Amino acid sequence: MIKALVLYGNGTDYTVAFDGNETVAHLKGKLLHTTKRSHHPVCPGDYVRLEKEGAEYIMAEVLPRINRISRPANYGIRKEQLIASNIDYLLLVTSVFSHKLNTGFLDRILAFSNMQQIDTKIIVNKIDYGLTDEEIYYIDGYRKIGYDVIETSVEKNINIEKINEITQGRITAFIGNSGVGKSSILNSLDPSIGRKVCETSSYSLKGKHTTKQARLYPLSNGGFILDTPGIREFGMWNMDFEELKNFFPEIYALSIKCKYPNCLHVNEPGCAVIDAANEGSIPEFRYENYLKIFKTLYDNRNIYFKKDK
Ligand SMILES: Nc1nc2c(ncn2[C@@H]2O[C@H](COP(=O)(O)OP(=O)(O)OP(=O)(O)O)[C@@H](O)[C@H]2O)c(=O)[nH]1
Ligand SMILES: [Mg+2]
Ligand SMILES: [Zn+2]
Repeated sequence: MIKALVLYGNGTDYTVAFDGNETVAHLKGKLLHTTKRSHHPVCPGDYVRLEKEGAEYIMAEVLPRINRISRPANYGIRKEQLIASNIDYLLLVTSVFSHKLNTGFLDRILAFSNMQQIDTKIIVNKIDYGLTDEEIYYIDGYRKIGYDVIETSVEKNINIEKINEITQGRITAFIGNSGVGKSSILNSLDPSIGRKVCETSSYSLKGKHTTKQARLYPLSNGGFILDTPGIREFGMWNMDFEELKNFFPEIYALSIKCKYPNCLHVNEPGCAVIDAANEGSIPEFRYENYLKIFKTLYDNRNIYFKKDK
């Protein structure tokens, strides 16, 4: 059996890696028709079984995924857009300038990656601009809960080495808003892939370099890293509003102290989570984000959440 790793692709043509080589494989037949609920049946990070058809490689089967990063393809449409799969580490990149630290956005992705059991770290890039008190408060909040927050600067080469260590021999994905520095970090990790990064991005009239396509790059340290286009919003595919509470670690830890075992921590009497948020023993901004996300999930429960068969 030829087992290959999907690096990138679109439509029916994908670039895959096996035995240290890169080749193009095609999506054909059965697999092409499994797209009822999924926007694309194959994504970077997938392992596929290849078959030879004449001189061509055909992707015959997608091997079971350990985890997946996906979101609703379009609001209002019950179709999954797969971004990546089989990720060892998710690096959630944010920055302190040109894009203010948006904890609501971060908390959606953190809850989703927790549901998918993907080890996630937060990168706060562009710290050469300095940190405001508000940013320090948020960073401390995430650290208090147990998240690893890495402050980086591509400009001043701060902590890029730490990211290099994390990516050794693993599949790591970058995700975050546009312009926070995902591709810049990738370039500084491994300048030899800088040219390839340019291939999947385009210059806007403002001279901005934006990544257009998710792509997995082999690193010289033996790992693979996925660069993704910046996203503005993150809808949480397959997230049940009643389960959200399990994916905020500090809320989950307190829930055994609530009066009702099925407490959703919204307005129930005797809720230990509400008490903790009021006392400040869990970060207030996280609890506020929990309530906001809960409400969105509840309002969109027929869009975001659809149990897999
Ligand atoms: N001052 C400063 N500028 C940075 C840093 N990292 C990246 N930049 C700049 O931020 C801009 C955007 O960087 P990109 O790496 O293209 O951002 P991206 O996250 O890949 O953006 P998309 O591809 O659109 O998602 C570029 O002009 C970079 O030079 C940093 O650490 N400090
Ligand atoms: Mg980019
Ligand atoms: Zn409660």
